[in-house]
This record gives sequence, C-alpha cells and structure tokens, in this order.
Amino acid sequence: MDLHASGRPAALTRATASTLTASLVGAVLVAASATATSAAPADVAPADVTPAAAAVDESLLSTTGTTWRYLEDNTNPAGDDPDQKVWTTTAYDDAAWKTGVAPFGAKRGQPTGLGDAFPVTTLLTQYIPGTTTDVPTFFFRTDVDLTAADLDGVPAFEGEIVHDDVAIVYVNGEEVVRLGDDGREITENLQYFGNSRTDPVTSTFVVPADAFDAGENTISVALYQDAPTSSDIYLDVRSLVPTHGEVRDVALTVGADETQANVAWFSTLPGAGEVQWARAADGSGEVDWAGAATSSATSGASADGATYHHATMTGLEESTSYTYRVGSAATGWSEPATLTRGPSRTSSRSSSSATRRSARAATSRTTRRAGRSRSRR
Ligand SMILES: [Ca+2]
Ligand SMILES: [Ca+2]
Repeated sequence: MDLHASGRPAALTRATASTLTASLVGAVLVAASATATSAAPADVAPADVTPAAAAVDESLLSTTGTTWRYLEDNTNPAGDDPDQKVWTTTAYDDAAWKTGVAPFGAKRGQPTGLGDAFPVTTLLTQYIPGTTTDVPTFFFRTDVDLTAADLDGVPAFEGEIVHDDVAIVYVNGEEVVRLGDDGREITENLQYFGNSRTDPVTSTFVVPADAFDAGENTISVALYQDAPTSSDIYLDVRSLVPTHGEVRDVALTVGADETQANVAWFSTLPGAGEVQWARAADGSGEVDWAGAATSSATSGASADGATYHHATMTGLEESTSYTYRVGSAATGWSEPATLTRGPSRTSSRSSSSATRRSARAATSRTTRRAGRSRSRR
C-alpha cells in the first residue's frame, strides 16, 4: 500500500525516519525494562526492573484488614426513601448493621462446603428466617479515609473481589462497577439478579480516583443472589490499591505530510488520551509539559479490555527535535520519547519506500509503564 498515492508529499525524509527509529529503539529499551510482562532485550540491565505491585499496606481494602458493616435480614436498607441508593452514601446511618470481616459466605446455610479456595470467616444468614429461600441481597459498607496526598497524581484504584453471585460496588453513593449481570433490570434493592451457577468468581475492577474525595469515603457493595434456590453466597474484597495504569505499544508512524507524525498506543485504564510534544530540551532533561502542544486522541475499546488511542502531532518544523509523551492524567503517561524531523526535501519521493520501511520498523512493540516518568537524556 502506498501511503502517499494521493499525491500528498512524502511524510518524512529518510534521515528523519532513521532518527525517529533510533529514538524509538531507545524508548523500547526503557520501556521493556520497566515491565516484567514484556520480553526484555538481552542488553537491558535487570537492575532497571522495578516491581509494579503495590505494597499490601497501600491497599485501601483487604480481606483481614477491613471491617464491614453488613445487612443480611432481608430488609431494604433504604426503606421508603425516594433515593433507594441512599444506603450507599456516607451520611447513611449503619449503626444498627452487623459488623464482620471477610470472607463472608455460606453454602446451604453452613460456613463450609464452598471448597478450600473459598474459606468463610463470617457466616452469612443465607435463608429468610423460617424458610430455605435465599435472602436475595446482602448489603455491605465500610469507610476509608484518604488525604489529598493519597490522591495526588493517582489516576485510579484497582481492586480484586470474589463474588457469588453479582456484586455492585459503590463509592460515596455512585455505582463504580457491576460484576456479573443478566437480562433482568435491577428495580429494587431486594431482588434476585445474576446468572452464576458456578463457584464464586474472582474479578478485578478499576475505580477512577475522582470517585474519591479527600477525607472520609464510603465504599458499599450490594451482593445479589441469582435465584431463591442459589446454593452458595460469597464476598471477599481482597484489595483496592492505587494504580497508575500502563501505557503500552506506543507506535509512531508517518503523518499526512512532513509537518505531522501519528502516534498510536494502548492504555490499561479507561479514559481519553492525548499526545503532548515540545521542542527537545537543551540538555536539562526537563520538559515543561504545561506549555507543550497537545492533540486529543481518538479512542476506543480494544478486544482485551484496554483502550486504543491514536493522535497526530502537527506543526513539526524541519531540522528540529521534539520530546513527546502520550496518555493523560486519568490513564497515566508514557515515558517521554524523542522524534526529530529532518530538513525538508523536495525530491523526497524517491526515498519514500525506505521511509515507509523505517516507519514500519519504528512501530515495533514498545511497552512502558507510566507513573514513573522521568526525562530521558
Ligand atoms: Ca454460586
Ligand atoms: Ca449464589
């Protein structure tokens, strides 16, 4: 395919593409060293590998460290309140609820029988009193205190939860994730919902940091059973840790003309993205991103649950080097990388094939972890 069959000028000179490729090769090395999930080139020093996992004590929630208030008596926690989600708000009074520690669960009314993978610390009252009919919905609340510093520079929190059947998680009265679903609608707090006929399911989820406030925050979970005859119930919220997400597979390609360059990438966190670029710093290694040029990305979901983005840098001047990064405050940022536009050529068409080859080479996989941005020299 000829990218320039329409007669538009060739996008990059051969020299530019070579420089661009070299820059990206550098980026590949940095990126690959930052994550254990990509195959690192042999010449990357293992000392550069930084564990990504957050320390346990950074988790807002944990199985043994979080005390929950919970309601299991087949009553509607919202009563007649016109706002039936009032029970998920910080102001709601849950003093009359029971107190317990996860994992919560029951199998045919007993704390055992779910299997070794699903121990029960707090036995839930599975049946409506005097029956063998499942309580349809169990309600859980806990509070976490956060400081402004806890939230500063954190785009999101990632959680792990084990649930049977459907779990809906709320933060400060707003639904942030629904784990499990079925064809029915949820119209009441007390109703059957879900379609799990299996063991408890382990799910991960992401909560944007702007769901939280500095100060007290209330995290609530509604746990639904799929039917009056469901044999088991389970809930364990294992973790909720700050995550900076990952911006990966950054690929730079030729633009529509010499003044433009296209960049595509994936983010593990949802949200809009953009590319920022500025003239390469004069050896100081610092980039004034607040003053950088910016172009918004077109974004969409990719098959693996990540988000795909592509954007175009414009107004690139000849014989000029730029530092650029992609991402956003919400998805994290890539490591800064460099591109250099070479001198303009009027006869560049003869080198356009090589340019395209180089540009394709430049799209080789790059993986980088955002959140540890440091300027590259
Ligand atoms: Ca089940
Ligand atoms: Ca169940």
